[in-house]
Amino acid sequence: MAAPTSKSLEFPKLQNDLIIRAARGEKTERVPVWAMRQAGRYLPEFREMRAEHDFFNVVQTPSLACEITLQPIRRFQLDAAIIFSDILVINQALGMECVMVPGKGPTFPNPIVEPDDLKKLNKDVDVKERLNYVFSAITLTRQELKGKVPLIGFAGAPWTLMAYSIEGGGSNTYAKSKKWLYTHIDASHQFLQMLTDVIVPYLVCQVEAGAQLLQVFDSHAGILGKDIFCEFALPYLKQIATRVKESLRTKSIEPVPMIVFAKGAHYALEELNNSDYDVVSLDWTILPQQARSLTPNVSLQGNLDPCVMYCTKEVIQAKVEKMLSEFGSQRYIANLGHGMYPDFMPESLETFVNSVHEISEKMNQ
Ligand code: 1CP
Repeated sequence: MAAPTSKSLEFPKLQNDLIIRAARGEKTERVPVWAMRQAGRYLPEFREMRAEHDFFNVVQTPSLACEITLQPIRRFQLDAAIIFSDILVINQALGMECVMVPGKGPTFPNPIVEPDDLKKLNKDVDVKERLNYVFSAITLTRQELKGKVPLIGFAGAPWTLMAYSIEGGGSNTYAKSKKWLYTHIDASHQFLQMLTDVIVPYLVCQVEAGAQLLQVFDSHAGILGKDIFCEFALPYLKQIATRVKESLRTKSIEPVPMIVFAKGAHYALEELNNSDYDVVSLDWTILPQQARSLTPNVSLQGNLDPCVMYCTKEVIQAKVEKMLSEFGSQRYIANLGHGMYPDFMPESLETFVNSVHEISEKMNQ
């Protein structure tokens, strides 16, 4: 049976559209806030679930993925939910085995070593079929959210997914995958295009299943530097935004706002400002005023140093106040500059979220 599209699906009425308005550059009465990795190991209820289930088993079981997505929404006054999944499901769909090794993280037992290895990947992935568990999780979660807040869908960016495929997991230098960019130029473009051609229908299907915003994570952009980012990462990021929006319009579905998070790519803010994304998400190394002056076309998201979550309530509030005064209260989505760490206290996120709401409401009065 064909998966239903959002045109045919009926969902509960949305009660809080702050993040959608902020992403589109419309006026908001307070600043919307969410946190990357808001569903994760810092929550005891997440750890309880993980003690019983393998990571990718949770990702592939819509009822479990839905439950984990809702955990932080029940606890905090967040303005968005993000579907619980992982960026590496794309690599798996291309035929690469990826397992979660305790203490090490996601690992590819058979990484891509040389250009010839690309021949082993599935060229004609039926995205709707192969990643159907993600779309089912999105549809279920959108129902279960009961319109409380919008649901964000996401994907990894081509460069970041290529880097994991070649390194076999995380890395400090990304030397193996960067070596490809310098010495296997054509094969690198071929690989990046293959990934892009799966990511585009993957994101379109997420919207059809009920995702109300999309975020693309280029978590390893910072290791590149401007020249190779502009040659190997940016063109594919742009292609994704342009093609996803075009494809949705062709299907008579209104395009949803798209967020790009190219972590560490402070050198490419002007390029990201003209990349067809609605929102540029910033890590904490970028000065808010500088980012604003370089990105007049987009809304901004970010960028509190995640380690501020280790501070007292008073310090978190003060840091939020400074961040809000620097970004201003419009065209802005508050977030951390990267994800929640496993040893953060849940109460710190509560302080972060409530401070954003209280301070930005006062700013707008
Ligand atoms: O054991 C565990 O429970 C694994 C921890 C974990 C979690 C909670 C992983 C493994 N993935 C996730 C969920 C996840 N991953 C989400 C869920 C939604 C939410 O934000 O609440 C999202 C959006 C991701 C995306 C993701 N996966 C990124 C991009 C964001 C980022 O942090 O830069 C990346 C780089 C990954 C790869 C990955 N998956 C997991 C880990 C530990 C890693 C990083 C590995 C490494 O680089 O060493």
